[in-house]
Amino acid sequence: MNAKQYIPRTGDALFVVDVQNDFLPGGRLAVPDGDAVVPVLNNYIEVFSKSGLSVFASRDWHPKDHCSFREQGGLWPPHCIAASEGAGFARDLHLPPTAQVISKATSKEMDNYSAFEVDDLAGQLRDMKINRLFIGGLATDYCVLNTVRDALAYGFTVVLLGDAIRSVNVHPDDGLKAEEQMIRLGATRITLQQVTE
Ligand code: VGL
Ligand code: ZN
Repeated sequence: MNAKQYIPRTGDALFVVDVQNDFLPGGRLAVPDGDAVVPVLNNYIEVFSKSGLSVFASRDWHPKDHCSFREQGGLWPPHCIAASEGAGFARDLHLPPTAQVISKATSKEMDNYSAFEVDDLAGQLRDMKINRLFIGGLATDYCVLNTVRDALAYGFTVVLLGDAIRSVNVHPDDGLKAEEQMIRLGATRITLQQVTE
């Protein structure tokens, strides 16, 4: 085994999923312990930025009557309403000014748990010669799971940032099951130490 195989290099990008105020404690769809991902992601961001590698950040960006909201028959309380405070990236998240932001689930009729459902993300990544994605953020059992699944299905190598994800856990072990599923599908789970050593 090559000990340095997770040191970020050309062809890699960091992908931060939905680290938005509404998913943090106090937010409208708070993910338990969701704020714990922020300082860890800042470390990953620093490593990628210093190496001149791309950083992507997806965000849930819903209209106020989005189909995923309970009033519309969906599962969730209203959250991440476009341009609201709650839809903002976590204040303490140090996204670089060059971060490429992907807004998803922007129309009333459709939900997108995966950023690959918008903006031909796979095509953009291929054009940029990116073939390996380091993925972390919120929530493990929804948007991280679906983004990882699609990334793998499009043929990208996926490195799951195990110390920078947290789950909603509608059922108590949803997060664990999601992690197992991502690994079964081909993702490798690492922690920060492996990108710095
Ligand atoms: C998410 C539930 C509803 C997520 C988004 O980002 O994981 N979860 N909308
Ligand atoms: Zn949503």
